[in-house]
Amino acid sequence: MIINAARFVTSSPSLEKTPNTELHEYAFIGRSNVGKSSLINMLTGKKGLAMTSAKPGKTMLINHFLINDKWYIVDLPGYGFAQRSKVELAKIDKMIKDYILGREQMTNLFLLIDCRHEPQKIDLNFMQWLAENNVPFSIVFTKLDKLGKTAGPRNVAKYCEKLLETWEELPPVFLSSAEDKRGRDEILDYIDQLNKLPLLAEEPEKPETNNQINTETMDKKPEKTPEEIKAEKKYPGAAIDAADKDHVTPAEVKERTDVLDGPTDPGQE
Ligand SMILES: Nc1nc2c(ncn2[C@@H]2O[C@H](COP(=O)(O)OP(=O)(O)OP(=O)(O)O)[C@@H](O)[C@H]2O)c(=O)[nH]1
Ligand SMILES: [Mg+2]
Repeated sequence: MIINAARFVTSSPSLEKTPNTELHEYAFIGRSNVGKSSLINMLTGKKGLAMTSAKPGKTMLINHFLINDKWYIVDLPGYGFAQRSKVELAKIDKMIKDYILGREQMTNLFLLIDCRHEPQKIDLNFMQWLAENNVPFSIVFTKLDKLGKTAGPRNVAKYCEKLLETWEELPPVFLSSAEDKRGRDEILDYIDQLNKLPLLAEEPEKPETNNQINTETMDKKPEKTPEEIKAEKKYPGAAIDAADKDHVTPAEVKERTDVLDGPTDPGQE
């Protein structure tokens, strides 16, 4: 997908204050400093669009960006920043969770994980919460440029293996770097495919009020039930034909890592 236009629309302190829109929306979440705002800038090709900082805790509000006048990116505050007060942490936790559960336009949540880290309780608990609440999400590993060609994908594969010890299957997984733009095409193509799905579950059609038989509809296949449409929205990845997918499955990450297997890059942090 080509990004022709990306502009900041508004910052909201709570779900209730978010803009009234009828477009697909993709939100980015993860620990403070994981690289959410940087990834958004990389995807849109606009360096200063979302505010970034070397210090954690930069993003404090729900930020909407309109892309190509057709869909939204949402930059969320990070969770789990230890240096915030308990009151502040609880406020941000509520802001994030209210948004995720209440924002019907949110088609997919991208959960970011720093590729250098071992699985951490705070992220695992968050993923568990997403699954329990049927939130459609994908995992984006960030900062791949900080590890070597071999070490990055190997770390990701290890992470995925760990998740599969308790998870039956994983959501789509992307490998990215805001520095070298890795993952950009894959993530944008995934969004492009999700944009084609219906946005919200449609209201069931009202039954005919007279007794006339409507011959127009007699030969037609039955429409999808609202439940089916809703299921597609909850798990949009499932609605995409496997042959069309361009994200990486954990097995593929492992395969790639096995092929690349060699000495670890000495430049890694
Ligand atoms: N090398 C490298 N650095 C990155 C990458 N992504 C982000 N960073 C750096 O990581 C730091 C944090 O990036 P942000 O994008 O502000 O992180 P955030 O997740 O939005 O942080 P909060 O808003 O505080 O929750 C910045 O110093 C970025 O330059 C990446 O892919 N590679
Ligand atoms: Mg940020």
